[in-house]
Amino acid sequence: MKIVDAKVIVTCPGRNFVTLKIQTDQGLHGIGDATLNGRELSVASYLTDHIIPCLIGRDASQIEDIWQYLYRGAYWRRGPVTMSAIAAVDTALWDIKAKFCNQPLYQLLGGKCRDGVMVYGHANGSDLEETLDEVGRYIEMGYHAIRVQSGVPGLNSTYGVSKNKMYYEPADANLPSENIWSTEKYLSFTPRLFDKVRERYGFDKRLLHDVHHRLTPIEAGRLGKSLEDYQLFWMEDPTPAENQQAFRLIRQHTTTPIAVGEVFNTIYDCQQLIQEQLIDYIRMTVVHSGGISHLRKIASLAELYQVRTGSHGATDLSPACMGAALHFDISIPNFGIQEYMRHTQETDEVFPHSYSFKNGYLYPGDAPGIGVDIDENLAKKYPYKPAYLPVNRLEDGSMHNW
Ligand code: KDG
Ligand code: MG
Repeated sequence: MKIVDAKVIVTCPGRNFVTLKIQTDQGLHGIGDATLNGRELSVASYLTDHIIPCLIGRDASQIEDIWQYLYRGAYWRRGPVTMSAIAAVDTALWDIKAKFCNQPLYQLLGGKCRDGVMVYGHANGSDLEETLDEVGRYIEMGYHAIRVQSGVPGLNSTYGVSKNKMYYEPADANLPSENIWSTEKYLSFTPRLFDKVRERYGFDKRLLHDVHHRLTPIEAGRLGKSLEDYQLFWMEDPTPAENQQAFRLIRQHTTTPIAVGEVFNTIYDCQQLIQEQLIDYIRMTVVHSGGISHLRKIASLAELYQVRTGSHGATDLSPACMGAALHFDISIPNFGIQEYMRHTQETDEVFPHSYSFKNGYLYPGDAPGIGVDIDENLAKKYPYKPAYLPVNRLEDGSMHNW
């Protein structure tokens, strides 16, 4: 089965998405997500200018060989642009192979390990009261796990809080908007937030929280310790993870579980974190981690150390990524949880899909392949719009992590 054509589709049904579509001589096609929020066109160019010419004529069934060819063959390894491009090829080829076998992808990955994929929603509000109400809304929708993000008193914006609550979209401006951050204000407010959530809703639901890389290791240790009474499912990205051994310091101070990985690209980014059991959940997902082929290796490494998965699933991961991630989630033994930020109706229409949400679980559906397609005609109606993620400064004007 030869690859005869491939193209990149950039569309903005409410937000930007980059999708690779690969066509074979047997009339089958597959798609893969290549979206890199705020840097979309760099991946589109990497695919169009440097990868697609090398794909034409290759055997679409040789997924691992093509992965190795693109990874080793570029000479320049790793990085978000390279790995998102490779991921798109890999996902599209798995989609094709599963369609060729007339099976949902999870069957090719070993079959189901569970009935459904537990997801967490992203409850957010501009202040404590609004956030408490939003948590209640997710409980009413049937979620068993809820990530809680709130505006911090004294700061006029922060990660995770949006006007359109159900469809959080941080890439909000055609040049990066500037947020102001205070670690002191955040650290004094956050335990109060979780105290109130537990007081109002009890301890039945799993609660999560995203620190979004904003603390030093010792500050993260302090936060984790101060949240122990509220029994969080995880504390996410407590500190930047370029220096993996920094997590040893957090571990010395708290038993609050730790999740990281949404900005990682390869197994080498989490090797030490996993092997030293410095984390509990690895949050890499299909598009930014070299596709299904590479993610399987990461999950297998994690399995050895009792680290579970927690795939990133924000709005900038397209339905093509979500579909592939769900097949992956349902088929691996050490699945933990899947993030699920809902896409807008416009996005769902451009990407018709077989996955569905019921009672706090997502189900990949039984359509052959990843179960997601792209409506190219509709996609054309939504041209690309430049959009950047915000940047963050401390109150004195110094740059901080967003
Ligand atoms: O593009 C960046 C977003 O995906 C990220 O800010 C969302 O942290 C995030 C999350 O956990 O969903
Ligand atoms: Mg996050």
